[in-house]
Amino acid sequence: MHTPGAAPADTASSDTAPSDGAASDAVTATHCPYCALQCGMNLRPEPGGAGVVVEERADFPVNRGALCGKGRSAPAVLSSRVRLTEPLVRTHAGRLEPATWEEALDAVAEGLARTRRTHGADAVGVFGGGGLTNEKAYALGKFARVALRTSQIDYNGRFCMSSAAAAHQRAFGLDRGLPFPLEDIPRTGCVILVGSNPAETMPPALRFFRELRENGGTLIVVDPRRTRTAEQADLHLAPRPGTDLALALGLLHLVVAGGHTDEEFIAGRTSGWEEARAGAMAHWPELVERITGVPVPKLREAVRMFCAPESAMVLTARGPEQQSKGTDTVGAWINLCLATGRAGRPLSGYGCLTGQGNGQGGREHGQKADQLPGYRKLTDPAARAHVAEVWGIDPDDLPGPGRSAYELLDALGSDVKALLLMGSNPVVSAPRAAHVEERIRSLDFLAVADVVLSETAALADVVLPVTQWAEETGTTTNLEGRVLLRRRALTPPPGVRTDLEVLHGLASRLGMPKAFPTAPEEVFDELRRASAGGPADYSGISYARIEAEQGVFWPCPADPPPGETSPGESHPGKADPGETHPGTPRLFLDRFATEDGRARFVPVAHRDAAEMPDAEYPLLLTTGRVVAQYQSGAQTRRVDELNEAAPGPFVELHPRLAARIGAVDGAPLAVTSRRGRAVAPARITDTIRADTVFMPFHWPGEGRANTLTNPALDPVSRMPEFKVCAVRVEPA
Ligand SMILES: Nc1nc2c(c(=O)[nH]1)N[C@H]1C(S)=C(S)[C@@H](COP(=O)(O)OP(=O)(O)OC[C@H]3O[C@@H](n4cnc5c(=O)[nH]c(N)nc54)[C@H](O)[C@@H]3O)O[C@H]1N2
Ligand SMILES: Nc1nc2c(c(=O)[nH]1)N[C@H]1C(S)=C(S)[C@@H](COP(=O)(O)OP(=O)(O)OC[C@H]3O[C@@H](n4cnc5c(=O)[nH]c(N)nc54)[C@H](O)[C@@H]3O)O[C@H]1N2
Ligand code: SF4
Ligand SMILES: [Mo]
Repeated sequence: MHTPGAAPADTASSDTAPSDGAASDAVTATHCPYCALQCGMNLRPEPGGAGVVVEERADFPVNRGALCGKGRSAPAVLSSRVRLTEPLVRTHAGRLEPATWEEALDAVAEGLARTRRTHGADAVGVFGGGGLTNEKAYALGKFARVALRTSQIDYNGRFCMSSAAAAHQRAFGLDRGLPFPLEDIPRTGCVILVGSNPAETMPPALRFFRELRENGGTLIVVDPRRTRTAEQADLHLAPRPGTDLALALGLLHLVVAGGHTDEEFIAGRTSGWEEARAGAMAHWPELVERITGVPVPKLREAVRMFCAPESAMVLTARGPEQQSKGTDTVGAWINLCLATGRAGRPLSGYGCLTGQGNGQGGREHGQKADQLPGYRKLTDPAARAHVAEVWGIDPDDLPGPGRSAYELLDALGSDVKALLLMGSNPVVSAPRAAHVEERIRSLDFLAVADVVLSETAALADVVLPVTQWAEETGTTTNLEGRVLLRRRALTPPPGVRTDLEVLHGLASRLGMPKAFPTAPEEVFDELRRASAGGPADYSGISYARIEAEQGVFWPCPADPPPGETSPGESHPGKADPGETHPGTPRLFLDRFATEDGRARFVPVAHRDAAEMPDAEYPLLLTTGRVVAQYQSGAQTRRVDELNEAAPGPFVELHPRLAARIGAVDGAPLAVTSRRGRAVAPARITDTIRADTVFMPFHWPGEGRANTLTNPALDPVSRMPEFKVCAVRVEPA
């Protein structure tokens, strides 16, 4: 059945054709496969071997050569010892067995088409990932809407920064994680870093905060744990998980009471202040201390540090965002920025530190349930008409918005009976994971494209082995909104194909051989056209420009038609026709992206987490990351040096709590929530609040943190409450 090394028969113009110099010993400048920092790195062919070695790439301004251990060791996952190198199809006996690409693609096309014939188009679901390149994310969204005609597509970015994205839209009319480049951080006066732990999650970015302090600026960290990031702060506030909304309102209360508001800015550039002000005034410092556990003098100190300098920033990450009130919580921090005039001005503003390699671009090009490319709304008739024209279809044939990620996973086996999954491992990473796993197992048909046999791929009917970052070309958009190019640096093993080739192969079998090209640059050029005129406009960005300029910040429209004013400033790269717009490193300096150009205050009030501690479940569980593992661990758990550094799950708890329940450092602890029970060794440390325990979520099995987490959703963003649930803890 298996034909090793068989050439892909139905891939006409392939990114993997061994023709673009990959065999030479030239160094390829590219970017890390993992997080949203997208550190620059050089790849050099391994002397005498088939692989590549990572070398420093000092010219890329974000990391200036620095890499964390995950980036340095990324080539280990390219090894055929740990990856998939041939398609797998489940046999009648229930085993996954090697198959040819023809057999595997036939089986997937048939599985999806059969479900559509029997149960309708919306019975077929698609689940994507924020690690996919822009080209893949675009092609996947188009594949769902055009080839499958389903509305049921969403992706793991919903679990990531969706609350910050929703709050951005509400307040500023546009969502780009950071409205300024990271290099602005050292020059501002004060940064409040809320629920973000870059010491573990983006180590090379710590430099910006260190330089901030060297320049006389101050750093405030808000985290229930005294993390390695918090240790570097001038002030650490350690609220109870799930209380950031009250904390931000309390700070705004003190800003008003202390006369620190910027009335001119409020009058000239915002709307809705009176209502937001009233909301903050109801949150007295003493009340906020009671809710958050942060003493009033510390609240006052934070306000003093934030308001004293000319400029200041608030940056959030998953701590305050992954809550059932994440959108309002981020809104409250934005209100603090607006009231003090710390937005829409140089060196000031609110930003979200996005997470995945293409966490930013992945949310702009149409794999989100309610979106079309260019960050357009699927419900907007003009957007539908524009994109339908690029896709060569009737706008009426475009489906409407589908379900959000958790709701989609929850519907598997009932409304949604077949699923195509590309770039996520929900068996480990989704909330209430035992339930999600059971839903996945109940599917009629599951196809997974992955580079390794992840815990989710292991449940599939067909597994499609795909190429990895160093083996393919494509763009990502980092957390600054900087569009970057990863260039293919080596020839992939013969048995794998690119995700674009997978979609092309499936679309061909579904009767659309032409609509899904396999050459990344061709897909990018189509994406440019589809995004033209949208909020995330990429039409003025080309591969050549990205390479010449260390990335290009969107929005970057193509040249205006003759007669309209053209942007005065020109960019340093090649000024090809259509590419003279300089890109937009800094947003909102003249106006916000709302209709009237004003930023909107949103009135918010504190509310409890969906689940509060009680007699049965008296403690709070929060979850997060360690430096040496990435996400569900599908990739990093296959790297020896990373496993040595972070071999398995653990439960972090305070010595006082440990003494009370009789926990011993290193001995197994059982953590139980209303969803299930997990067991992992105790790690006793005084860096965590005594009412809270912490677990990283990188591992499957007994120590899987997501067995415990609460899928309560934010009403606006549909973000699950990964960061707060009630648990009981006892020695196992
Ligand atoms: N090593 C590593 N790096 C990564 C990743 C990885 O998996 N591993 N993933 C990447 C991705 S996709 C993402 S999204 C980013 C995430 O990056 P971060 O947001 O920095 O990571 P987390 O550890 O999820 O959460 C940050 C902090 O939030 C704190 N926290 C928990 N609950 C609360 C709360 O209620 N309020 C507040 N204020 N803080 C709270 C936690 O203690 C934790 O220290 O990292 C990226 N980088
Ligand atoms: N408890 C708890 N749970 C969480 C979080 C938390 O803080 N706490 N954080 C949430 C967040 S922020 C995120 S982003 C999610 C992430 O969780 P997941 O969505 O599970 O992310 P990954 O583990 O990165 O999974 C990516 C999968 O795609 C594969 N892959 C990588 N690149 C490609 C590619 O180019 N093509 C294809 N086809 N496959 C590829 C990888 O091998 C891997 O199996 O987890 C969420 N879950
Ligand atoms: S910080 Fe992020 S992008 Fe940089 S090397 Fe580490 S994982 Fe890669
Ligand atoms: Mo994320």
